[in-house]
Order: sequence, then C-alpha cells, then structure tokens
Amino acid sequence: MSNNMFCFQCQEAAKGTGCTIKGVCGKTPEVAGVQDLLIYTLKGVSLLAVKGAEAGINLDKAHKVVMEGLFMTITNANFDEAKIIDKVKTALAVRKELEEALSAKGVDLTNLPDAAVWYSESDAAIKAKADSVGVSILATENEDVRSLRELIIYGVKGMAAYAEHAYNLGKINEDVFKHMEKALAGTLDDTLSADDLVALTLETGKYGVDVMALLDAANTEAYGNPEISEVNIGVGDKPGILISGHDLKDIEELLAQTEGTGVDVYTHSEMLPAHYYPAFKKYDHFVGNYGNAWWKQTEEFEKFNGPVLFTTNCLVPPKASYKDRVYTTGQAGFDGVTHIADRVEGGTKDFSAIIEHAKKCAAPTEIETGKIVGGFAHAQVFALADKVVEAVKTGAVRKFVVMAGCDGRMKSRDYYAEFADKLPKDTIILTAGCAKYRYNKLDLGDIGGIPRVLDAGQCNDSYSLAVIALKLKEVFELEDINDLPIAYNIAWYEQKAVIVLLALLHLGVKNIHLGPTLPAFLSPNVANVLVENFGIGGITSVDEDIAKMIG
Ligand code: FSO
Ligand code: SF4
Repeated sequence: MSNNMFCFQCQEAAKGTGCTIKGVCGKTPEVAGVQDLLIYTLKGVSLLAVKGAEAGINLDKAHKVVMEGLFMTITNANFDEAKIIDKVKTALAVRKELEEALSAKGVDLTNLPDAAVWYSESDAAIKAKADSVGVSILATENEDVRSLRELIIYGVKGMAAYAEHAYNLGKINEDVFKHMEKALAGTLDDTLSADDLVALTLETGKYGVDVMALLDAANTEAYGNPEISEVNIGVGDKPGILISGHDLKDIEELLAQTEGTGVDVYTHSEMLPAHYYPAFKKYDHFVGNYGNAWWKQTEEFEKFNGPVLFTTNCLVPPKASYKDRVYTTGQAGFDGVTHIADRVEGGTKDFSAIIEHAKKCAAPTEIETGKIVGGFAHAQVFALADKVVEAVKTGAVRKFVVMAGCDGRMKSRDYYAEFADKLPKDTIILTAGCAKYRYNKLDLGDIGGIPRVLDAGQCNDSYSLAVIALKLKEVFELEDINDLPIAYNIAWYEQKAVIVLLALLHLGVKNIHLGPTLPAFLSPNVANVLVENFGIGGITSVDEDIAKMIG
C-alpha cells in the first residue's frame, strides 16, 4: 500500500507546491502511483517507438496506447486503479511486440533504461513497482530539468486528449503521435540539456497547434461550423441524461440513441458548445445546458435527478447520494461506477443502460432559467468580420481580451468574474473552455449588436481564437500578432491548458497573463525563461490588471 505520492500537475496542487498525502482532486496515493507508473511505462514504449519509426515499423498500437494512457492520467479523468493497471499491462504488451519487431530488424536494444525494460504481469507486482517509481520526479536532481520534463509531459497529456477526440472522428495526424513519443522519450534522455528541453517544449507547442487544428477540422467536418446559438439553461419535464466532458462523437451517438425514448439530453460544463453545432440542432430532446463549471457538480448532480455521463474530465469523486447515477466512458473512470465500453471498429457505443436508467428517474430540478449565447468560433466570427473590423476602426471596440481556459474551485478565481464585470464597456471578451462560467451569465451587454462575451467553445476551441487573431492581423495588415488590440488573461487548471498555452507561444503570442497562480511545476529558472522570452506574467488585483491590459 502506498502512503505517499507527489503530484503537481494542476493549478490546485496542495499549498501551491504539490499534493503529497491525497490529491486536492481526490486522487488517492494508490491511483497516483499507478498513474505515475503508466507514464513511466509509456516513456519506455515511446523510446522504442522512436526507434521503430526509424526502422519503418508499424506503430499504430504504440500510438494508440501512448495517446490513451496519457489522456487517462489527466487531472480529474480517471480514478479507477484497476483500469489504470490494465493500461499499464496493455502498454507492456505493446512494448513487447515492438521489441520483437525491432530485434527482427537487427536494431540494438542493449543499454535501455529501466522504463523501457521493466516487466510484470501480476497486479501485485505492478503495484509494488508503482510504489518504487511513484515519487521519482522528486529524485531528479536538477530542478530545472525536472521542471522542463514535467512541462513537456503535461503538454503532451493535453495533446493526447485532443488527438483522441479527433481519432474518434477518424482523423489522425501521424506527426502528432510521433511528437508525443519523441517528447516522452526525450524526458528519459539524460544527455539533453536544459536548453534542449526548452527547444523540445517549444516544439511541443507547434504540435499543439497542429492537434487543435486537426480536432477543429474533425469536429466541423462532422458536425458543421459552430454558429451563434441561444442555449436554454432551464429544464423540461421529462427525465434527462446529463452529458459532460469534451467528446463530440459520444454526444452524437447519445443523441441518436435517445431520440424517441422520452429521455431528454442536457449538456454539462465543457459539453455546452455541442449546442453550437448545426448537426445537433435537429434534436427536439436536446433541451439545454444544466449547471456550471465542473467543480460545482457535487451540488448540481444531486438536483439533476437523472444519470450523468462523463466522456472525459472533469470528474469530481461522486457523493454517495448520486454515485449510482454516474457513468463513465472513454478514458474517464471511477471505481464502482458503470463504465460504457468503447465502440468496436465501425460500430457505435451502446448507451442503452444509461437510457433505461434515465427512464426510471424524475425530471431535473430547475436550478436556473434563461438562456446563454455562444457559438463564436472562427467561421461565425469571419461571417461577422465586417462588423467587427468596423467596430475596431471606429473605436467602438477598444480592445479584445482573451479570457479562455479553465475554471476551478479556488476562491481566488472570483477575480475572473470581477475582472469581466469591471472591464470597460468598449471591450469584448473572447473565451473558450470552462473558464467562461465565471462570467457567461452576467449581463455584460453588447457593442452595436456584438455580444461582449464571445464564446468560441471548448478549451480546444482556443484554436479558433488564435485563427481569429491571425485573420485580424491580416485584415489590419500588421507585421506582428502582438500589435493587435488583444490582451490575454488566461485561467488555467489542468494539462489541456498547458498545451493551449504552449500552442499560443508557438504562434508568437506574447505578454500572456496566467492565473490564478503560476504552475507549481515551473522552477524559478524555467519561469524566468517564459517571462524573459514571452513576457508571461501572473495576475495581481483586478484594477491594476485592467489598467495594465486595457490602458
Ligand atoms: Fe475545463 Fe476540466 Fe476543458 Fe479542462 S472541464 S478544466 S482545461 O478539463 O479541459 O476546460
Ligand atoms: Fe493534486 Fe492536481 Fe495532482 Fe490532483 S491533479 S493530485 S489536485 S496536483
């Protein structure tokens, strides 16, 4: 049994340094241990995959296990120790096949590190191994190397999540997979200097842009371009299923399978933007969005009355009062909750169990009424481009403020609601991700018909915000994206925000304010690199920051 852990991958790391007894997120030392072992094992798989790419070996299985394993260890995705152990076993089996294929090609496999050679078959031996590698990041001597390695690992975790959503829609970018493997293998390489690791971090940002572009293409080709939409936040009188997380393929199949059953479908948190896609508007039983950002779920799910499906994070350990109504699918998991199996190739997932469950439940209790507006992804904003450009030229819009990212439970995040509220009325907020729940129900008005909060969608739709910025740069004939009247005040929580940040840095965006606190995994020197080269800064008080960002 583990009795210690170390994790500092998210913004809520205990004391701003790291969780050591139990995660603030609810992760136990046992789960933390097997997650760390899974990452350790994937580093070994990746090392062989890099060699396999050079030797021309088929890497489909390696790509898949690396993607799934990385995604599974993201904050608030999977708390099920047995599922994580299963993934370790899959990774070891894939590694074995790779070893055989590489040996057959005569590739030298001597002197590999332990991560690429350790092996166990039994759960007990895997748990024992987890105990021995669990806190290994503490043992890496140079704190800057440790910091950069973790920054890279968290970046590729976010990348893996987006790659998997695209993969589920049949879109693959082989170079993205290869980069995940190169990056993970790079974290095992003691010959890489801090400078080399900085370069690898920035290269990760390039693939961050690529994977978000891939997912954007996958989503819009499958479901159409998001369009301005009003979303009901009240409830109907039929029982409902609440679907959370980010996977649009899952909601597509759930909507199709619930049609005509008398069960309504509601979105939760990051699934809200599903309402913006034309393909889903045809369903009358797709009623609205229920609740707020992820961390409010323990209160809100009690009132929903029906079953809740998690397609990804952010899952909070469920209370006994509604745990029997929680279902997971994909890389999400929690011990004791029903997991809906993956689709077999060419087939669909089977949501009949959750639908039958919903039929026996009461309709949701109303917690809010009214509507919220969203759907301002790149194509919709381009359709309004003339209006937007005109508003900037006439001075009706003084500045855009990108407030994308995540929400979280910390009191300090009240800052973002206050910041949005106090922004001068001639500014427009561009948002994406669950950060918006801090201000998307405030009445911030509009500027000549353009709403003052433009929601592009999920955290990955931050890509849309970057595309919009690049388009404006072209329209205004500017040399540098940083000459645009756009300020960046981004809230981060978990590892998808890390890849979004690295992607923005790759696109040349400077002077991003990152809050509510800077990552615990940044050593002072690594933080300095980000400050000096990219002007990254934290947040201070609302008034000071508004003065700084808006002028
Ligand atoms: Fe939020 Fe959670 Fe989308 Fe994250 S629900 S916090 S950055 O998973 O991915 O924005
Ligand atoms: Fe702590 Fe965040 Fe790690 Fe959870 S994910 S254990 S809250 S640092």
